[in-house]
Amino acid sequence: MRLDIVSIFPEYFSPLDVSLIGKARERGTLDVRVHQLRDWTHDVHKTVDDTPYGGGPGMVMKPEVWGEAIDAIIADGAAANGPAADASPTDAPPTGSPGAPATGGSAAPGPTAPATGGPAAPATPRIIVPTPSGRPFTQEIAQELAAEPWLLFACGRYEGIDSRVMREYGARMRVDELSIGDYVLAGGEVAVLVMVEAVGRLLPGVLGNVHSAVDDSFAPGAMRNLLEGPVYTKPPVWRGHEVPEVLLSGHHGRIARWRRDEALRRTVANRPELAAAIDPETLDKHDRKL
Ligand code: 6GU
Repeated sequence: MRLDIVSIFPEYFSPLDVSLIGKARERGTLDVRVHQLRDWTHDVHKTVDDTPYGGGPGMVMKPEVWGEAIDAIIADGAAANGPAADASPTDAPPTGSPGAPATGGSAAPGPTAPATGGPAAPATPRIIVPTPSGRPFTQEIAQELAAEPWLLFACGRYEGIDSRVMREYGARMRVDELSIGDYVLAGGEVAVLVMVEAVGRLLPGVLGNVHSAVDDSFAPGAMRNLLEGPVYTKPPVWRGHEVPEVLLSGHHGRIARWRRDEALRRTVANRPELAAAIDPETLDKHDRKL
């Protein structure tokens, strides 16, 4: 998978050199390129922002510099993919439906192509614009993004990017404005770190244990909408606190039952709205007493 990140603070992305993501980059599973937006300015002050039309506080990021940056990155990626992938007539039209399957902008072989070593990536990336005004970034969206061959993250600062930039590229490729939660950050950089880590760990071979992502909280499947319960390791007694006896029992059935009970209890306590959304058909008589 190729990831391009554009920001006026490329230094924010040094964490991508370490840990799971850093190793995936070394192995070639992930091709991450961080770009300085100011490299596409032409004035001596490298201006990226201006006052908002209509008045109001703060500054808005100028469309021209974003257009030059995104055009250059798309041209570079298209060249890297070779002429066969360039200007493909199979490019999907823009999607007006944010919840639609991950097909936008993908030329053959589409988002299910192997992350590396496969046929050429499409001529255009899927563009992600982090903003507190966006749709919520969820595990489902992380999985959708993990199936894309090429993502471009456009990090806004100040009051955001001139809206015509999203309109311009949205006419030619998929553009998603995504928020990582109901609070306001100073810019999109930290949100992009969050999204890249959530997506990166889903790529084949990035997690050490292939089972690790399967029973994640929010992963699809039987435990969907259940938070993970508490975990313990040795020693069996620490500062007088004992590991629950059932976990030492060796009874796999009882252990599975206990874990499910704990997951339900934790979900009800910490995320009542998630607990309310659990399909009653997936609960049994025992669950209902909890
Ligand atoms: Cl994606 N960006 C910013 N600036 N603030 C946020 C956010 C994103 N998600 C939540 N708050």
